[in-house]
Parts: sequence; C-alpha cells; structure tokens
Amino acid sequence: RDLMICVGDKEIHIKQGDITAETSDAIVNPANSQLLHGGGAALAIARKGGRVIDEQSHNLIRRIGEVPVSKAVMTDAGELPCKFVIHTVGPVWHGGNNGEAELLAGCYRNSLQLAMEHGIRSVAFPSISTGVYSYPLKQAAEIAVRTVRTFIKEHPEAFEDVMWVLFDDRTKQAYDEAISCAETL
Ligand code: AR6
Repeated sequence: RDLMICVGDKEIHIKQGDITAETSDAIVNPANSQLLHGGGAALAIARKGGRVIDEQSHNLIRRIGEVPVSKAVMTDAGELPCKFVIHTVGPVWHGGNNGEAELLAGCYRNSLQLAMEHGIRSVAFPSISTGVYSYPLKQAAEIAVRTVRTFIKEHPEAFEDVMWVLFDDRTKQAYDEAISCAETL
C-alpha cells in the first residue's frame, strides 16, 4: 500500500516500482559526476531513454567539465514516458564525517530548485546514494523526507506532485518509516 504525507494542501507519495515507467514531468537520475550512466538506476534510465540522454549528458560534460556532488542538471528524456531527466550526483558514503548528509540534502534541494525554475510540476525521485554509493538507508530516507518536505513548505505552489518511486521492498519500508515519523524529523 502506498503511503503519503501532507504538507499544507500538497501530498508527497511513496510507492514501490520502476522509475523508468513514471509519467511525471521529470524523473531524477542518481548519477555520477561524469554523467556516465553505467550502473544502477542510471543505466536503466539511459537504456530505456535511448541515445538522447547519453548524447545530451556527454555534451553537458564537455561544456561544464563535471557535475559537482549535490548539484543537478537536466536533459530531455528520449523514449521515456516522462518529459525530462534531472541528473543529480549523490555523495559516496565514506563513514558520515565527510559532509555526506548535507550533500545528500543538496541533491533533493537542487533537483527541486531546477525543476521549479523550468516550470516542472511533478517530480519522481529514486533513493539517491543508497545503491552503488552505499549511503545507509535509514539515514538517507530521513534526510530525503525532511529535505523535500521543507522545500515544499517553502514553495507551496511550485509542484502538483512529488513522489518517491522505490525499487525494492527494503527501501520502500525505510521511506515509509521515515515519512511516518516525518513530523519529528
Ligand atoms: N527504478 C527505481 N529505483 C531503482 C531502479 C529503477 N529502475 N534501479 C535501481 N534503483 P543506484 P547511487 C534503486 O546505485 O547509489 C550508477 O552507476 C536502487 O535499488 O542507482 O546514487 C551511477 O552511474 C537504489 O535503491 O544510485 C553512479 O555511478 C537506488 O535506486 C552510481 O550508480 C539508488 O541506487 C550512483 O549510485
């Protein structure tokens, strides 16, 4: 069953599924700084989106060098059912004393900021950094929920729909728990 949380008159949903199937305006790709979409959700997104995503990623990197950790950039979505892909670079977990928490929060903030600037009304997030980048799930879920909730409070008119689309059971459970305690986060 899908959980949700209300922020003012807005709802944030959590569901289990494959983010490449989402029809929201934008989906967020948990990318690396080179935008080489070689594994995890990024590979699934780049494969299903087709050449456009890799080409535009490559062109961006040629222009800007790299995407710093916690920042976000955007490409078209190619063959995906969404319209745009927001690529954000999560922190690699190095034990927690290297600014990981603030960098992870930045991923959510910067992705929503970029979406807002482009008039994007619906955004689907995966669980950034908790796959290949090994961020501890419970901590990542709490940061994710707290950061998105705060952003929506601060920008109540920006979005119609913000959600998480989580691949596996364990991840879905962690976000369900984080959202259940969100009043205290
Ligand atoms: N839909 C939704 N979530 C997914 C999907 C999917 N189709 N596939 C995997 N996940 P990860 P990271 C989940 O590793 O930790 C890549 O190589 C997955 O189960 O994709 O930020 C990039 O190029 C996990 O819960 O991202 C980077 O080099 C979550 O997505 C690096 O991995 C994030 O796992 C980024 O690592």
